Amino acid sequence: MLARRYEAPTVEQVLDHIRQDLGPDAVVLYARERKPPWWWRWLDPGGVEVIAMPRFAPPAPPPRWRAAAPIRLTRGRCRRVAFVGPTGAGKTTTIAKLACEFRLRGWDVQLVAGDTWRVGASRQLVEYGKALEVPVHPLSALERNLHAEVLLVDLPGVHPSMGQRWEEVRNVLSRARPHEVHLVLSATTSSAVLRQVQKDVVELSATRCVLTHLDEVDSPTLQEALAAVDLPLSYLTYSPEVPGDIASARSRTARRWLPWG
Ligand SMILES: Nc1nc2c(ncn2[C@@H]2O[C@H](COP(=O)(O)OP(=O)(O)O)[C@@H](O)[C@H]2O)c(=O)[nH]1
Ligand SMILES: [Mg+2]
Repeated sequence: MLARRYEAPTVEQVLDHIRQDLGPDAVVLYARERKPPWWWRWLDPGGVEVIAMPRFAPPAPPPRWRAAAPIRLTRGRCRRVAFVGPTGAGKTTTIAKLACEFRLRGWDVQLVAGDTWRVGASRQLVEYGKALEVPVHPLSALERNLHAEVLLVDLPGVHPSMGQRWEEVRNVLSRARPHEVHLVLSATTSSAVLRQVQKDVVELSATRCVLTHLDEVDSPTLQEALAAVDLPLSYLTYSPEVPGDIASARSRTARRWLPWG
């Protein structure tokens, strides 16, 4: 039952009781002073009768999000695309998924292993490169002119608690001279950390965001993460599998994952 009846000898007492019971924003629906006949007052002195109900917060509006264009390539031209983001967000996996997509569509794809901080990170990319039959270069190779149509550059990740290290990522990124920078964020990350990371990476000039791990969160968590992301989304990923399970934010698949906004 939503509405409840309260009774007390004075208005102050009845309001105190309602606030304790239903919270400070309770709504009074009905109030009257109750005065029994004089000959009955020795048994029942009367008082105040109030019917009240709790106030419900309106549901949060669904998150709005913007879809950015996917990576656009031109035959015979080289597009350098860098991926930055916290450790474990899914940068390397996203690069492997994209490399596979581009390769299947006949583009000349090459990878650059720029994550020299994490033990085994380059190795992970080299393994993907072997499996996809795509060349993998060290970061120093970017000083030469690599003949590829798309160069996907993997960069070191920074743990959210080590925000000061983004400056070092910026130095690595400046060596890569990318045409576009995508910030990779996981939907499993709390919205407070997502906001903090976006503040920390402002200097990296990321213009789009890849949202990963959609398969690992429930709908309210996903909506919360989405509300915390400021950049337009370029891609979504929804499994650790390579190949597959990546969608452009402009695709129908993306609408199925993110039906709001
Ligand atoms: N379930 C799920 N796992 C993912 C997804 N993307 C990446 N992963 C996993 O998350 C972990 C970290 O990914 P990785 O690409 O190494 O992150 P990086 O540190 O940013 O390069 C790995 O175990 C991946 O298999 C995703 O969309 N869904
Ligand atoms: Mg990695």
